[in-house]
Amino acid sequence: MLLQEVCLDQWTSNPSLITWIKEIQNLCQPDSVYLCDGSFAEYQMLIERMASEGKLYYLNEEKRSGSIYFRSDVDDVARVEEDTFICSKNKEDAGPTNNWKSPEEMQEKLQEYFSGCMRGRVMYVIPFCMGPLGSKFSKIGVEISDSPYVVCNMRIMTRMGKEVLAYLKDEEKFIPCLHSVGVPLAYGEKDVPWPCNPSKRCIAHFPDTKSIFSFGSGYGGNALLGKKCLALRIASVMAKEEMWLAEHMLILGITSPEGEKKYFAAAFPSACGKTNLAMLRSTLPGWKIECVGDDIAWLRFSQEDGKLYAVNPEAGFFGVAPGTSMETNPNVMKTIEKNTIFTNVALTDDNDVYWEGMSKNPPINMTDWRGERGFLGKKNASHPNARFTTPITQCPSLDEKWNDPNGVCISAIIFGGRRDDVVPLVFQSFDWDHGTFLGASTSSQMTAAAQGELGKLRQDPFAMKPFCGYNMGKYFDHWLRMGKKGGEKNLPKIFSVNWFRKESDSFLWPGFGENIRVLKWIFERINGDRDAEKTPIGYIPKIEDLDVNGLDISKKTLEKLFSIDKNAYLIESDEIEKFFSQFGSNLPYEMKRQIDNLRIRLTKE
Ligand code: GTP
Ligand code: SPV
Ligand code: MN
Repeated sequence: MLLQEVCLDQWTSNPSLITWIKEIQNLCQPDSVYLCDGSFAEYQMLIERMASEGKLYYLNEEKRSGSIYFRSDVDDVARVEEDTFICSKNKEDAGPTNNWKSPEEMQEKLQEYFSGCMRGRVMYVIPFCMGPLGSKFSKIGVEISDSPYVVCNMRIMTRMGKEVLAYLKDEEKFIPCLHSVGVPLAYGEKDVPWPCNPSKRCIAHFPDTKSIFSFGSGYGGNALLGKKCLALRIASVMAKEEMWLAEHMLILGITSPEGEKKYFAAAFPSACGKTNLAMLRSTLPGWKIECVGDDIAWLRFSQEDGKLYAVNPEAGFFGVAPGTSMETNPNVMKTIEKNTIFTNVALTDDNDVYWEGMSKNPPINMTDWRGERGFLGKKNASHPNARFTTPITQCPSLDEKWNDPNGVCISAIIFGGRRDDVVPLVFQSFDWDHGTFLGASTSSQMTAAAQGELGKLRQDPFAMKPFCGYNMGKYFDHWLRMGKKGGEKNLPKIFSVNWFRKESDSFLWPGFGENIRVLKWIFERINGDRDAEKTPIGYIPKIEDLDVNGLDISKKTLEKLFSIDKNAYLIESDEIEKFFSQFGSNLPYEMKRQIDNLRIRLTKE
């Protein structure tokens, strides 16, 4: 059943790819090498094998056709930022917001870690393309991994398999991505259900050579290397070099009752609402939202009209399960009805999945994500970062242009975070540079998407703090340069939103489907149909302009949602200044000017 390396020559004649695969085989010493063709038969074969090894469960075929369930190791449940490194030649190029090790030191460690690490395992070679096949936006990567779980997830999340190699010309570069769970097996030794090696965990990026090495974790962004590692950390470096943007953004299409359509991109930190907004089901009659992508956007200026166009480099959703329900996000619930991989959710007695917030009547008996029998009312039956991996093509609100090689033209960029106070529901920046400042000064409360202190407020510029592959000060400058290149007339308008403002521990804004009301205001504002109130922080809607028809919300609550506490913003500006100061001479002068101007507006206006 296993293809051997002889086959390689029939699939590609790219000399550096052939050499690299052989080199990694020598280094990692797998039992065999398998080239992934990306077919459904292959996917099923891998699933069957994992099932026979006790690594997964088949879900109820009637309720979740073609779906499977994994439980990870309890120490391998989220991205691990402390084990993630940017190994640029100079420390300054990684900047103060990234962990850095010199390429030499990291390579020495990696050579030791990877040497012999695949003994007793199969080495899978996974060719993949981020972005539509053949598009000028797209980048080809090849992930080598010893995890069949990774292969199955990559097949859903990317354009994966043999056909990708047809697009890789002989002289062309690919991005090499090496992954191992980091647990070699002795001859005849039985494997554990979820192999991982947390004490040696290391996710290393080499921006100078554009390569990725990940050791010791099998989970999410640590292991599916096309996603955060390639499409954000390495791509952000390429984007700076090639004058485009690689961003942690959803992309949606919004159509008005008159049939006018626009596309918006929005950056929120991990577990702050991208998937939900991208698949929003509108509560306003006549308004429609369609989904292009839910996590990553690559944006470029068009040669034809000079405007900014975006593609979603992914082909699936790796979404947060807890909190997802028919009430909050029916489109996602439909998407994950079949052919979906669930990880770390709870398992019901009839082999269906369950998570917190899924329904008002949780099953009486279930098995939690750790594999323990649980009972009604048990806290965290699913892990807070439990996820589904599901094909984008199953999304009922998928946009017709989701796979368009030219991308979609972006009219608005939206920044947001999880802020229980200070930040209003929505406001607009004065211009691109001020919008860049809004992105740069975004802060958000920490979520379970990464290991860390839950709820702690941290600066997360552009929702990219964990994902920018170079000095963030230079990244701000890149945004300003993009603005100069585009010109105010061609550029999207920039907005800020916050769904999470609270009073007495409850959300002031209903969120989810009701967020259409905010998107509608943005749409109308771009069209020039709405005035706004100029405030020290930006343009705020006139309260009567936010469509709250059919919504049970008091004027007092709306006023609270839009209230601006100048003192709180002055404190905020001190925090931003402190955060910015660590970038030293890499901080663009314009960012300092923006803080000064904000303070002047707050104290004088
Ligand atoms: P990543 O995949 O980690 O990048 O997350 P994401 O930004 O796609 O976040 P997602 O849409 O999965 O939402 C994360 C959590 O926030 C879920 O538990 C949602 O239920 C919750 N959430 C999303 N939108 C809203 C909203 O408008 N209001 C409130 N209160 N909660 C929301
Ligand atoms: C995020 O944390 O922003 C995610 C999940 O989208 S992961 O792929 O694990 O990075
Ligand atoms: Mn994300």
